[in-house]
Amino acid sequence: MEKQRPPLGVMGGMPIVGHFSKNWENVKRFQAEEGDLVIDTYPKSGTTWISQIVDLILHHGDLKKPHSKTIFERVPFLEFAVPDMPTGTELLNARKSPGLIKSHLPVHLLPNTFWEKNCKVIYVARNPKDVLVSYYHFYHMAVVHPEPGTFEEFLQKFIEGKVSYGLWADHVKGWWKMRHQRDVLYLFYEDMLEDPKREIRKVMKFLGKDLSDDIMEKIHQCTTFKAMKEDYLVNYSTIPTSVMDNTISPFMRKGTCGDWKNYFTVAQNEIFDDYYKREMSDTDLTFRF
Ligand code: PPS
Repeated sequence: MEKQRPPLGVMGGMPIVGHFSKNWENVKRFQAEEGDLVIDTYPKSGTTWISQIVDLILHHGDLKKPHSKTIFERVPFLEFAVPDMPTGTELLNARKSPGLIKSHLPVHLLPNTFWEKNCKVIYVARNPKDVLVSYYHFYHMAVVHPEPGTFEEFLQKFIEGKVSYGLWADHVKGWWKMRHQRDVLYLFYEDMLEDPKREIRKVMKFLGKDLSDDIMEKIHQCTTFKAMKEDYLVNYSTIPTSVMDNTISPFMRKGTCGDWKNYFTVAQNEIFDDYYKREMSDTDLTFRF
């Protein structure tokens, strides 16, 4: 039995889940195919949500085909590696055709093969206060992470980039810059909540798909928070509890904007606002809280 909650490891200089760091050589060696589409996010920013939307769009809203497998089989997670489960690179190398790939890698660590093959990327960003709260709960339930400590301690680690995938600000800013240089669609979680159909339409356009309003409506209905929370193929309830324990905190937790207000004290909010101002002073990228 491998130890639960191993300390974070390092991947390309960035802290990452200890188990994942052991698969870095395979990630670096991975060869993309033309037509692969990367879904990239900083953790807890809406990866599963956008993955389900994209997969449904590509299957013209047909529930049967995409719904025969779990989201982590349909959209393999590039750098995923835990004991007793196939790694992301193993799943991807066994595929017969190009498809969807999930990654949380910051832009400078995404292997060059994706750019060489002109792969499209959909990036989703979320305001960092809600990311932090979601991540704090995720650290508790995804037991491949170290113990998160108190909320105060976790907040400090997040600000210092001492959590898996490192600094949030560098991640969102790095991909923001890349959106004009490559085929990158940059979306926001808060926009998806505000007007899901508008955002689904953006994705359809980016993918060159012109689907009917009926199909569009179906995709929307299948990707509401309620629908996804109840769907065992996307809610991570089937993943071994040695990786994620949904009884500690459900993966589909709240799915809202502004939950941070239930966690931050006034003092913590001031510290975080200072951090945010400092880190975001050199960019025109803004967030809604
Ligand atoms: S992971 O582990 O990084 O891949 O997690 P990720 O999927 O990026 O983010 C999980 C958060 O997204 C919320 N979620 C949704 N919100 C609204 N609508 C839908 N359909 C939806 N699906 C997932 C999920 O609840 C997590 O956020 P929190 O704030 O913890 O609820």
